[in-house]
Amino acid sequence: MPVETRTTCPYCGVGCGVIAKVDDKGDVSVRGDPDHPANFGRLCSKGSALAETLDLDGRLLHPLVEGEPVAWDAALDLVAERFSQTIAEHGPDSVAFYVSGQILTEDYYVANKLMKGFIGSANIDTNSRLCMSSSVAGHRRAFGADTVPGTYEDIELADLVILTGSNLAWCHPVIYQRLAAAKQARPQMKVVVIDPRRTMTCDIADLHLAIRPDGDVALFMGLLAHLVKAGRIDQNYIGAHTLGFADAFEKAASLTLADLMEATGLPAMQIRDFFRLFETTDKVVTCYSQGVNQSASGTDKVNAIINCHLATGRIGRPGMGPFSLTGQPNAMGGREVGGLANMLAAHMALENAEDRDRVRRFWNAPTLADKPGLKAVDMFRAVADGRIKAIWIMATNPVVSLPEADLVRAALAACPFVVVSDIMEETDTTAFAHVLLPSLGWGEKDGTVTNSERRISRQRAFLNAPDAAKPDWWQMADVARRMGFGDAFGWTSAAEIFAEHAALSTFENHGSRDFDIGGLASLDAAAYDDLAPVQWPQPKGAPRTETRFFADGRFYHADGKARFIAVDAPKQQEGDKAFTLNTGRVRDHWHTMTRTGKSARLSGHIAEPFVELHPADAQALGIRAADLVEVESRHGKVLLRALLTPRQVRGSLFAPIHWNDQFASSARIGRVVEAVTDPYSGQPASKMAQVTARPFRAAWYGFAVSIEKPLGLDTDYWALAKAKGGWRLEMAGTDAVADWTAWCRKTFQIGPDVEPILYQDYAKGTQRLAFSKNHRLLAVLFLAKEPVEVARSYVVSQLCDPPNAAVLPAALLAGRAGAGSPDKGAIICSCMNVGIVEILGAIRSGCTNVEAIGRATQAGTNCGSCRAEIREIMHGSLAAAAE
Ligand SMILES: Nc1nc2c(c(=O)[nH]1)N[C@H]1C(S)=C(S)[C@@H](COP(=O)(O)OP(=O)(O)OC[C@H]3O[C@@H](n4cnc5c(=O)[nH]c(N)nc54)[C@H](O)[C@@H]3O)O[C@H]1N2
Ligand SMILES: Nc1nc2c(c(=O)[nH]1)N[C@H]1C(S)=C(S)[C@@H](COP(=O)(O)OP(=O)(O)OC[C@H]3O[C@@H](n4cnc5c(=O)[nH]c(N)nc54)[C@H](O)[C@@H]3O)O[C@H]1N2
Ligand code: SF4
Ligand SMILES: [Mo]
Repeated sequence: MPVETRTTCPYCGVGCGVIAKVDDKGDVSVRGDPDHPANFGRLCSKGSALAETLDLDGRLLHPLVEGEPVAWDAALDLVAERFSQTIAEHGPDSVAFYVSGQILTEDYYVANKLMKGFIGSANIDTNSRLCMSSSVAGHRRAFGADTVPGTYEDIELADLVILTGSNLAWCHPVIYQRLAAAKQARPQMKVVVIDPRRTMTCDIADLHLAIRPDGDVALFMGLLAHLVKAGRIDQNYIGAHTLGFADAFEKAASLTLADLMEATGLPAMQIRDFFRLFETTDKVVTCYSQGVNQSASGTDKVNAIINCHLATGRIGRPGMGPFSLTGQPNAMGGREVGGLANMLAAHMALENAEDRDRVRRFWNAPTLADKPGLKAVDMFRAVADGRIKAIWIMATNPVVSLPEADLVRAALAACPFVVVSDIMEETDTTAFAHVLLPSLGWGEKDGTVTNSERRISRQRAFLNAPDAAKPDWWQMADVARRMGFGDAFGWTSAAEIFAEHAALSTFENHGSRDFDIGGLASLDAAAYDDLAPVQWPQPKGAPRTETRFFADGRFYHADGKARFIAVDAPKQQEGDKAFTLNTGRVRDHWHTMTRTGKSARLSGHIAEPFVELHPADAQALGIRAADLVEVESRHGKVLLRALLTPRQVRGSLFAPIHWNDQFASSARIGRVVEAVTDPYSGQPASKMAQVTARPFRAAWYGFAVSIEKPLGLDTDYWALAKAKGGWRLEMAGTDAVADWTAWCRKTFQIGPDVEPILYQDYAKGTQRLAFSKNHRLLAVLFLAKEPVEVARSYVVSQLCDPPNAAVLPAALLAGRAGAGSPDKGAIICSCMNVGIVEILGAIRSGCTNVEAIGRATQAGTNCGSCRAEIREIMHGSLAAAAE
């Protein structure tokens, strides 16, 4: 009998409910949970492909010490011994934990308790520093607590939704779909997108402000001043519930229109249109994400936005409020347990002596950290200069994701003791571990996560633990016991940890702290197992309802009032480099690709690392479409494929964050990003690297597919992606390869019994080699003096779909699809595997809207994440037809 388990998606902060079904053969399939209030049955492309990421290929399945498998006992003894010894010799601040918004609340609670309460240092920080910390700092400045006031429903109820620094369509696709559906139902609803790039999110925008990078503080200061002038502020709310309005207004009013135009790079008309929309609409929600947080002025951006909502009293009421979209599945849970180096547990403050005393008594802790620990960037600097001598990294890949990533790599290489808990054996970070601990992954682990709207949901196990893998909390609790902190770490299940966490949230709270889930403190194992998604706060005895904060005007500063923050517009950075490099995400990959990189479907959307640049900039640099481009800063350089697009403004480049040394020769973008941080939050300004760009002229270019994973790649440029039935590979080099047949045999692991079929065109300088056995294609390589032009999707499809023997490999070597098996082009709809060529075909045959294209090709009919791109292709092709 198939078994179904309700659980939660492990990717973004939307926190969609997933129903995972395991059939009699053990095969897993997933679908959206129709009853989960985050998604009501929807899933995006990544969520829909979850089952394809569960195989054990590459998984870390046993503890390793210096690369050798050992028993858990030996590994944990070593970790406990080395941490204890380092602390004894050099004090508690000589050790550190660097954890992640992708561990469960229970894991996070244990990590924080061990470091802050028992080791006695606050040197625990998390990748949330790179993600949410400016929002945390902004919330705490304004509200006195890290509170997200609203709910997803507010986004649907609003009459104006502002999306600033958020590519919602690709990064929070299910909220985007909910927004798009609400707008379709109520066309009077307006959407404004503020982003230097014209992203897919602009598909539903009534107004797109292509703001100059970091023009946000000025824009929202200008808005505040405008609202005052237009008489649209709420004097009663300001007077009764806030402090600091006059100062904030004075600063805001000092900006002239010319200042605003200069800072934002926007024409006066657009600025006015935006101000008018905000002025004349009561129900406004302002959603923001990394274009706001990841900035040297990130905290000020957050407060400049909140200032406008406070001034109009538009906060905490249905359809109104500032809305920080959380990135990771448990970014919010990490904040609840106080996982950042400058926080305490349960939304208590590290700088507050009463809070420290309260937590110490609750934990019965021998010592409690009394000063903030090192924030992520500083933490790795301390590893580099030897102040930190032992570090435990859990569920994050800092050699890829931190700025100045090569310094991080060097720091880990020099660190006397590095422990990494991960699910994958080979990542750019695990390479530096002295001790590697195998963790349970999604579907195996058990606990809770909290999404962007403060909703706690269960992640439930539906697979057995593979080999020796163990939960992250178990690893830390066991080490804590071995370090002599026995009683305080004696849990036997995630349920027991959750109960303790909930009890701390309500301990001596009496309404003084926003985070109170006392109502969940007495759940027994069965009730915890059955826990339905629930929003916090959930104090003891309170009914379960949708909750919003601050409509009553009560905030969490000691006097109960909110604060306006008098922000200054940052000075425009005068970079000495030609370009500003903006970095971010693509639709179908998750961060460093350790999971989404396993799915052929997800890898087919964008199969190669790229840099987007404006066609005019490209022309000035002598870069043609599909050329390779060297992007360099004073910290390092990367080699990426040029993607020319007017969506990008001149002077600005965009590159994705996903590719790393496992998937490409040099695409780890963190190595070029400078570690400039926000002064309040310590969050790196990851969207603003100063770089140069130049074409990279290779002597040869190659494209290959292979059923075996290519080994030992060492060409100047290569990028690898999973394909159905094998792998696809892009390459380029400056040095000639003497014997391509031998190269293929080695790289694609082809035996001497298989002879290649060769095709050479001396005039064009192209060469093609195919290897097949028993009519099954093993590998094919296309070489040229220019970037290779072949119908890639068609070639890839031959890996598992061999045409009849007569066609192979002659047709294949032609690199063009025969009539029998047409080329799809780049895959747009990853769920239904529909390519751009098929979509264009449907448009040519008369389809004039996305629904019709869906009926004709099935594209966009499953998760819907690609509908914006389909519309874009349609508009583009109709425009081309009209020319
Ligand atoms: N597909 C996918 N989805 C994801 C993730 C993923 O890896 N893949 N990761 C998740 C995580 S952890 C996070 S944090 C979120 C991030 O979600 P988002 O923040 O939406 O994603 P990003 O692509 O990082 O950046 C958002 C936008 O900010 C814009 N931007 C850059 N500079 C500025 C500026 O100065 N001002 C303004 N207003 N905008 C600017 C960029 O052009 C970019 O389009 O996504 C989550 N969802
Ligand atoms: N330039 C630039 N840099 C950025 C950003 C940007 O926009 N631009 N964005 C930043 C942001 S917002 C974020 S959130 C970070 C993300 O960056 P990272 O956190 O470094 O990226 P991930 O690939 O999510 O790393 C998660 C790791 O945990 C492992 N893992 C998965 N599940 C588990 C588990 O259950 N237990 C354990 N122990 N391990 C597990 C995965 O295999 C992987 O190695 O990147 C940041 N870096
Ligand atoms: S929007 Fe997509 S990635 Fe995010 S939680 Fe939902 S299914 Fe997962
Ligand atoms: Mo993030």
